[in-house]
Amino acid sequence: MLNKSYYLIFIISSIIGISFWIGFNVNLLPESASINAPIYDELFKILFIIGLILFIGMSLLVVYSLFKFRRKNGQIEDGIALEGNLSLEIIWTIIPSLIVLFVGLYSYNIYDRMGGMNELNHHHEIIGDSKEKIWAGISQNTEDEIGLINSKIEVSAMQFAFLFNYPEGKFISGELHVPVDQKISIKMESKDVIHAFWIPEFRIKQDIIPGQPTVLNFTPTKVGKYPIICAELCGPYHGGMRASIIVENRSDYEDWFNQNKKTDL
Ligand SMILES: [Cu+2]
Repeated sequence: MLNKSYYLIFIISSIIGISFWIGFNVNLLPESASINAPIYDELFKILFIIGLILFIGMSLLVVYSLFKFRRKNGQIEDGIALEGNLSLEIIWTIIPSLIVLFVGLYSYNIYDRMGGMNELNHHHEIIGDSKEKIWAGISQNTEDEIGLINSKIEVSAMQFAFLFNYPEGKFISGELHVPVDQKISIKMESKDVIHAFWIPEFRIKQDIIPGQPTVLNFTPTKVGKYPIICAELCGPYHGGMRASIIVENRSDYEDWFNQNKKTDL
């Protein structure tokens, strides 16, 4: 009996150990390119490890049962019927409850750290008319709010494209260009149906709703070109509703901006 529980403890701790090892060494996510990304990845890692423990544990249990409880030669009955096992029932209620509670509280903490619980209607979060109500979004706090030049961008979404308006330069672009390491504030509005603005490499996603502007603040940390994907089924060509975000060094961004800028005649 004692021998058996030693085996069990050894197997359970191996499963947990292997799951942690895989969780920390196997990366299934795309490149992380914003200051939100490492925060989000922390949560993903924890959920991945919990999933691995359950998956490996269940699979081993199924394989073990296949052999252990295999029908023996000449056996025609199912064996003795099992009726209730209070301690087992308590364990399988308490463990999942604790896991769900932990995941819930931890997700809330991650959402808060990403700026999800911040007040959205601060004057500096709003582009243009400060009386306008912003309905939803992520309002991230960063120290780098000085030098917020040309980084307030308006996104219009429509079936089936994104357009990026740079009010300070009075021009509209089909590509989103932003400077690296600077907080970007985008205000988004839809011309028709509900769309969603998703950049997997930044780990951010926000709905774009007709008649209700939403805001999204983020800080890119890596120079590069990343996809912007509509993540809300918005019609027959929803799958083709994509654009690109180009994160550039400050000087490259300024060159691009100045080339496109319209000067008043
Ligand atoms: Cu769409």
